[in-house]
Amino acid sequence: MELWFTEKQTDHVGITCKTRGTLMRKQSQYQEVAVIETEQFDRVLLLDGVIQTTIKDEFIYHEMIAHVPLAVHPHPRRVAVIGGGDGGSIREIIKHGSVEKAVLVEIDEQVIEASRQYLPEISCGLDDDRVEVLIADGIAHIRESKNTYDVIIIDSTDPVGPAVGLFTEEFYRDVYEALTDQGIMVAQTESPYYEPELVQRTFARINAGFPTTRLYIAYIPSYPSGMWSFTLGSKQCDPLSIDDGKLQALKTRYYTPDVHRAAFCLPRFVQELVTP
Ligand code: SPD
Repeated sequence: MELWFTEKQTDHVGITCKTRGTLMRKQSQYQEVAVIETEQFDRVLLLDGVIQTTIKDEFIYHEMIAHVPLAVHPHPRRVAVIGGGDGGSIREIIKHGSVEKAVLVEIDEQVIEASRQYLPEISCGLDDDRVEVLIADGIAHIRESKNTYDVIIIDSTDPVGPAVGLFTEEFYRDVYEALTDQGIMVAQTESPYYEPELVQRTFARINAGFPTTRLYIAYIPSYPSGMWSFTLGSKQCDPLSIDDGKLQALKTRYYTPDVHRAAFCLPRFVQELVTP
């Protein structure tokens, strides 16, 4: 008998993966947390039936959400990840020697537990000495942190349920206040192809508070449409200005200094979403 998992990505389109079975499935206080094993992507973390990360293609998302802002900041020492309980962003952040402290603020402890148990390749950085894991509401944490972080990464789920507040202008204002003088934020901002209005709206909300706001993209096979957007807000630094030399030592599979620059070159229909 063949078993297939389908994530309904829109009302009319889904992604279907042949599965080997379900490794865990648990209702937490916030959502259903599950890990399944698939033929194409190996183990896959699902939250409320939506693919969050997969063993095979997670490197693309996590390298692009972490290394782009860390490459732009001249000397990132303190970094926060809001969400991202699988630990993939943290694993990439601690590759940067300048980072003294990386704080993960995840609201749902079950996501961290499932990732520690079933996705050790992704969660392995969580035990690093420089990492602090807080089980807490990221919105409140950011509201209470002033002038604290050099880089803030918003590694959220889609804007439904607990993540809705992570896509608001008020939250981005608090992120601005939580950043130090040369601070930079990045948020995952969904599929420009399937969610153009959301991408446009989110960009405008970040742009309302940050002097420099830029959208960049990466290609993630397990995410809706493959093309995925990230929005970067910067207080002072130019997102296109990076020190290639400093980045040569990074061990990555997707991110390179050239990919960094290319990621900001947008197809016309995407550029039009963020051009006033
Ligand atoms: N459609 C799913 C988008 C999920 C984005 N966040 C994933 C978290 C991985 N660390």
